[in-house]
Amino acid sequence: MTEPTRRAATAQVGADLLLQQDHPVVMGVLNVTPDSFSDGGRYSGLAAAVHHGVALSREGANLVDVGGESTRPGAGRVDAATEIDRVLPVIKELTRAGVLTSIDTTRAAVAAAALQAGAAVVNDVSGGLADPEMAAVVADAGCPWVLMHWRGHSQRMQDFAVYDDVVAEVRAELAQRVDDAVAAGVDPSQLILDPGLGFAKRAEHNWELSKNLGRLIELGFPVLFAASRKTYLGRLLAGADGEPRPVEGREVATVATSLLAVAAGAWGVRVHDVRSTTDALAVWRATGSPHLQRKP
Ligand code: PMM
Repeated sequence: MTEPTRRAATAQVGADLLLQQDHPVVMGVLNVTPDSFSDGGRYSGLAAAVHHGVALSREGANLVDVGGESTRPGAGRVDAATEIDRVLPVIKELTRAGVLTSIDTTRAAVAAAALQAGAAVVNDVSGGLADPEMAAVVADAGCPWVLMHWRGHSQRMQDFAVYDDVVAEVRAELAQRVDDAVAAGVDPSQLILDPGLGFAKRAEHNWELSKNLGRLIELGFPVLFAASRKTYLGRLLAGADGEPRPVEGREVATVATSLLAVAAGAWGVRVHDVRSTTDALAVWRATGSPHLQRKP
C-alpha cells in the first residue's frame, strides 16, 4: 500500500467512527494563521502547531480542526498556495502522530491536498458555496463534510446578517446546501450541518439559533455547534463600560453554551479549549444524560 493510500484508509476508518459514535464529538480548534480572532499567531510555527494538536487530542478532542485562513469578520483572503503551505505539514505530522484531523477550508484544492496528507473530514464554512469544485473532491474522497451556513466571505459577511426569521432561513439554506451536495454525488450519510454562529449573524441571531437548535437537528443530519469564544459571548458578558469581554474571559460561557447544545441533541462541538468542554461532558455523562441525537 502506498503512503497516501495508507493515510486515506486510516482517515476513512476514523471518519466512519466519528459518524457512528453515540457520544458527542469534540472538535479541537488549531488555527495555523497569523490573524484568527482567538488563537491567531500562537501556532503558526510547525512545532508549536503539532504540539498543540497532540495536546488537544490528549485532552479528549476526537478531531483536530486545522485551518490556514482566518474567517474572523473583516479578514482578508490568502491565496491557496499559502493556505496549503500552512496546513499541510501540520496535518502530515498530526496524522503520523495518530491524531485525526479535519481541514477547515472553503477551497477544493486545499481540501484535496489535506485529504491526501491524511485529513479525515472537510470542514467547509461556506457549505460548498465558495468553490464549485468542493463537492467533487468530497464525493471522490467519500469523507464527512461539514456544511456550515454561510452567506459570503469574511470581508462582507456582516452585510448579509439580515433575516425575517433566522431559524427558518438558516434551516432552508442548509437544506439547499444538502440538496446541492447530494445532487453533486456526495453521500448524504457523510454530511454534518452547522448553523454558522457569527457568520452573517448578529448576536440576536446566534441566540435564536442556539435556542432552536432542535429545528436544525430535525433535518436529520448530525449538527455541529461552534460557539467557542465568539464575540456574541463577549457581548453577553460585557463589563460596565459596555465593551465585550475579551476572548480569554469567554471560556465558561463557551462551555455552558456547548453543553446546552449537546443536551439539545447536537452531534458535536467545536472548541478552542478542549479540556474544559470534555470535563463538562464527563459531568453530563455521569449524571446519566444520554446523547439523544441519532440519525433517522
Ligand atoms: N468558526 C470559525 C472557523 N471555522 N468551522 C465551523 N464548522 N463552524 C464555525 O462556526 C467556525 C468554523 C471561526 O474562527 P475560529 O477558528 O477562530 O473559531
